[in-house]
Amino acid sequence: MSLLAGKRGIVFGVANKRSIAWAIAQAWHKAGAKLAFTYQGDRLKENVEELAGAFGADTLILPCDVTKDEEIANVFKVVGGKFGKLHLLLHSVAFAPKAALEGEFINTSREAFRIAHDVSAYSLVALGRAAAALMPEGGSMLAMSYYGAEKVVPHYNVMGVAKASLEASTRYLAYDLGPKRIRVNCISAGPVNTLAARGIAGFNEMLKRYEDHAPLKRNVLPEELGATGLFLATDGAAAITGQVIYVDCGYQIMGM
Ligand code: 0WE
Repeated sequence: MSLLAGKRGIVFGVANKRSIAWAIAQAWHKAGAKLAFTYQGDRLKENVEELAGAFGADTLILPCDVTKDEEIANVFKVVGGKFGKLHLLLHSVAFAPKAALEGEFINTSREAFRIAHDVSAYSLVALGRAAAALMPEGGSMLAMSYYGAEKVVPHYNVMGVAKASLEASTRYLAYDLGPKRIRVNCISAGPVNTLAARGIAGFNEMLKRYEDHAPLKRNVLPEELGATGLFLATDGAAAITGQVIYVDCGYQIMGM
């Protein structure tokens, strides 16, 4: 079942094999999509080359710091040259300075606020604009969010505010790009043990909380995020845009 046969996509946010971006990229690849990848910083280059290289020696793998307009321009210039056109974009990128995720939100510095929003929210606008220029046949853009965008999750702090901005940006992009048959959606994932979660105080307690309180009494699996990411990329979701889809074992519906 080649649901994405003939589709070309670009994936931002693979750091290692546990990355949510990698789970979704695998689902897209298995469905027949041809994918390009970007990585942030030399530190992650080898990881991404080893993972994405398994999709073929000719897999496009490019560096991209999403806070640099020139790097974004270069990525889409190269992708445009190699792929011609594009149908899929995955945004699985977030960062806030560690200090901002430790203390109280009220102490967030102007700089930490700026960085969190630049990396985690504005980047979707910049990448979406560049990708849309290569999507004459329409397409599907997907970004990753988290429950802290809508309710207070202690210590998620400025990332929650940035994810709220990402979700609102998704709606405005969906409005702008709808006439071009480009859909834009978010998956709001339950907690997953990735590099981004490493070192976050209380993360294991959070996983336990979902096991106890989510209707499905367990945590979400990366391959389930892949499956929903695939659905949103296919014509099965042709009338879904501007939405935040919760893939969290039902946790978000609970009032207590
Ligand atoms: O979006 C995230 C985490 C994103 C993230 C992670 C880090 C760790 C290292 C952004 N910036 C940084 N900066 C660093 O220096 N999640 C949904 C995972 C997450 O992070 C939390 C959570 C959850 C869940 C932080 C506090 C509380 C809960």
